[in-house]
Amino acid sequence: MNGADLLCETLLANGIDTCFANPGTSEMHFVAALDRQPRMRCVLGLFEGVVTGAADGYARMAEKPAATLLHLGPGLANGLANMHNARRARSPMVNVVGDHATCHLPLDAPLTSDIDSLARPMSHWVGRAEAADAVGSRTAEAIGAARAGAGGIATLILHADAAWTRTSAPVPAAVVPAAPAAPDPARIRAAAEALRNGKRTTILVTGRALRAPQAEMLDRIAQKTGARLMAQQANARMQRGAGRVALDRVPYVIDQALATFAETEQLVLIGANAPVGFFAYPGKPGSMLPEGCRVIAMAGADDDLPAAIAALAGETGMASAPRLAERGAPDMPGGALTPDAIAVALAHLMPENAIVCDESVTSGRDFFRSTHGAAPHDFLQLTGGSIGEGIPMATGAAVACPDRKVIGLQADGSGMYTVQGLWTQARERLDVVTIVFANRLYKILHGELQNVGAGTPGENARRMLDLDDPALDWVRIAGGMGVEAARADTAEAFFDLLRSAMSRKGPFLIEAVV
Ligand SMILES: Cc1ncc(C[n+]2csc(CCOP(=O)(O)OP(=O)(O)O)c2C)c(N)n1
Ligand SMILES: [Mg+2]
Repeated sequence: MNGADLLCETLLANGIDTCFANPGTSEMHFVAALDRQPRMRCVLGLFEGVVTGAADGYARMAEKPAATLLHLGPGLANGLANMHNARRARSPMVNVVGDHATCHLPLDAPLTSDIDSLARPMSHWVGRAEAADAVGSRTAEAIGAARAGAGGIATLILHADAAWTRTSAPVPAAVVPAAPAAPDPARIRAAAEALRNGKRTTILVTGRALRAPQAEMLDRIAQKTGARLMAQQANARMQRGAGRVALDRVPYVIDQALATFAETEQLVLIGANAPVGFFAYPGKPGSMLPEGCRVIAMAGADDDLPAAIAALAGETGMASAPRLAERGAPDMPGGALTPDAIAVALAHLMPENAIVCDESVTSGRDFFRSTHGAAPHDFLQLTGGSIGEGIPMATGAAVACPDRKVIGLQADGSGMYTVQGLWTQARERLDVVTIVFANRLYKILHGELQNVGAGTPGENARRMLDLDDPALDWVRIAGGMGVEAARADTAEAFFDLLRSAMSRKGPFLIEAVV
């Protein structure tokens, strides 16, 4: 066995059997070691943003980390934006970044860089395996860090000589992840007292609180206490649809977010942070809470949220049954294709247990309104605001859940960042339907130009915000990467296309001209 074999054995001993990869010369011994492991599924991404975004989507659905394989500092740097999104989602992830052999590093060969410094801002843990004998224990440390609390990003830098040198070091025992922090009884009592004092109270949640059993319990608490229950603006994973609690999210648009909390006297946080604006806008507050609003941080992201919610229920009592959304969909509109028509079509046609990956930016703002009664599904959002996550996230979710339909709600500008992910969907025969909202512009930025008080777009601004000259041909882009695709520009045509896409398996893309 060499160090790279020891790395693979340690990953497998911990149930990590999927590796999203984009390798280079310094990782060739890791590639060869993976090659000796038929239990390991290796998935190639044609850009590192696809690799890290797919690992994020995978982790959210598999509830365990994937490994990634990244090539030195530049490969890691290409993957950082989606590592940022994964870090915000608290997705567990074990990145393996190759580095030169230790003897080669002082020579300052062209690909040499400060990998640690690149990794640190997007990682919860950074470590180096400098010798083959240390690879097992370092890998176990990385896995422990990835599985600590709600989940973390671990980046293990693997020197080429640590990978190729023979070792007789044993495979470490499987890592026992640190248990999530038990709920703090004093904080639970404080939340329960606040919920009983008659003031207007919002319970703001994310993370595990958005799984169906926890959301049901929270809804019963909300009924009993008269509080309002909401999800934070962006959530890693939310179980919603018919038979589940119909939760709303804090809106992105600042005036809407401010209005959401205008009447709130108390805020109870469960896994979530107090709401702030995505950006600063001149003359507007950064906090979305009115002055004097009391904030009760009942449980943090790393706490055992199901236990905390159960403890809260013990203090407050609960209504006898949760209010669950009934199956149903609004009537399908006709005529020109709009984002709302797309949401309604999905409410009609989405199969049971679908996974919806949302990077629809402006086009998805009202998606919830029409889909509370859709078939039950998981809803995965862009958690860190770094666009270019949607196609990779859908790819990773489909690798994690091969028996479930994955539906990507994809804004066109964002889709172009990591469009290569479509090729991975074709190569892996993944059951993903990508709906591209082809508005042919960075629509959100047209709004933000005005919102920050920078005026209306002239020629230069339009050249930075519009995508219409030339218009992207998504049908040919997808086709060129092996993904079948079609275009719709009316509600009727979209409905028919979506129906046929839902009835077949394998990757498909619909260019929805909105
Ligand atoms: C990595 C990264 N680069 C740039 C931005 C700034 N940005 C935010 S939204 C956006 C364009 C969104 O356009 P599109 O995806 O087409 O969505 P639309 O606004 O049209 O709905 C850009 C460039 C960002 N958020 N992340
Ligand atoms: Mg757009």
